Amino acid sequence: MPCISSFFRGCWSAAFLRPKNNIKGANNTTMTDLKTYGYIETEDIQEGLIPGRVTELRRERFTVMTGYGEVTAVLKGAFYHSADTRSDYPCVGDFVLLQYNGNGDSLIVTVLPRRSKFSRADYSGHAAGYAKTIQEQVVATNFDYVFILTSLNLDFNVTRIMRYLTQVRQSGGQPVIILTKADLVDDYNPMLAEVINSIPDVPVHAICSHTSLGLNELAPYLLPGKTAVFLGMSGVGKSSLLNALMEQDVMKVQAIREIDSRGRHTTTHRQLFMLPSGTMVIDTPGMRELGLFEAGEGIHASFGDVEEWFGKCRFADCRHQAEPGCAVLAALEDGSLPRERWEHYLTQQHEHKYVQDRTGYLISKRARDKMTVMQGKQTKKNGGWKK
Ligand SMILES: Nc1nc2c(ncn2[C@@H]2O[C@H](COP(=O)(O)OP(=O)(O)OP(=O)(O)O)[C@@H](O)[C@H]2O)c(=O)[nH]1
Ligand SMILES: [Mg+2]
Ligand SMILES: [Zn+2]
Repeated sequence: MPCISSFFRGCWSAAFLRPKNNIKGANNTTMTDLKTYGYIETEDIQEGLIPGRVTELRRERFTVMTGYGEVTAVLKGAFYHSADTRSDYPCVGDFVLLQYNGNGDSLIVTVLPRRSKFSRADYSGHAAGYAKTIQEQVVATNFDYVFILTSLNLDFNVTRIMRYLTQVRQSGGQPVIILTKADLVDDYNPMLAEVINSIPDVPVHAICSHTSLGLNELAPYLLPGKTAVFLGMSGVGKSSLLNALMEQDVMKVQAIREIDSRGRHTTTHRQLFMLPSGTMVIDTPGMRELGLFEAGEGIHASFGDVEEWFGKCRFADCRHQAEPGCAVLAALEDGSLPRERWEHYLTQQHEHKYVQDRTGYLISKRARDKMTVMQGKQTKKNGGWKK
């Protein structure tokens, strides 16, 4: 996948386009400078359309920030015909072009190119044939930072952080690891050290949203016009951090269940908020399990130190199992490649392959179905005889 961020930087200029004045219902409305929402003008916008940023999505209805303030919007009918897959539909964080309606729902016509996108594999997809298919679920778009939140007291798990990281590394956003609830452990330094040791190239911060401990460390990311998306399991404190940064309770927060120490899935939809600092935060519902989606590039970025050994194997097609002259096996033997790291790598590769096989199945099934329909039409045309 090409680097989305560098592509986008190239094609967006810095000028801000004011909505056109000749749009119905636009008079007497306070203008919002959409640039403060991270909007950068791309090219000339078709007459009658204005740009906006999706801040909330509930069922089929979108909330979009525009030059005229917040509006509700739905997709224009034609959108359904032009979109190929579900991932083409607008998502929280997207910049869109819409037909403004001062008296009701505006109509979303286009989604502008995304400069970053975080996706996960959605296993809930319908069964096609006998195989369960896996679809891409876009969680958030157009962010600068991805905050991966994990609580220090319960379920602290470096492997899980690494899974998130693999997916974040191909999103186009910069990962930041946030260890929450520092007040609930006597000494968080050993855990902080464990993360830094396993993931040396990503910034890590230990915080407490209740006492504001460590929140000042986040200031370098919280700059005007920037967007951060919060990801992590339910109950780790995503909405609590948002409320602390907002300096008011904008999102509901709920105690985790005592029986199994799990979150209650308090946040049920994604929403973009504007912090007093001028930074935008996208709060997301906690995920049960993060499924890797098209993670090849992310795995490559996360495990460069592992893949480096492959070039040193005697055979180019070495599978690193029992082959003579295998550099990986030798490195595992003498400890230069830690066994745990190799196992993390294999696990992520294994899942990546599984998802690829299933999505590949879906694509080829669609192609087969299309072919069958076309053959059917051809047969009818030929008077019921196959040629
Ligand atoms: N002691 C302590 N508790 C915290 C902290 N941050 C969050 N909590 C508590 O953790 C529980 C869950 O917090 P939420 O902010 O709702 O978690 P969430 O990640 O938004 O959860 P979902 O919306 O379900 O994904 C609440 O009871 C919070 O009060 C913290 O820094 N210290
Ligand atoms: Mg929440
Ligand atoms: Zn080998």
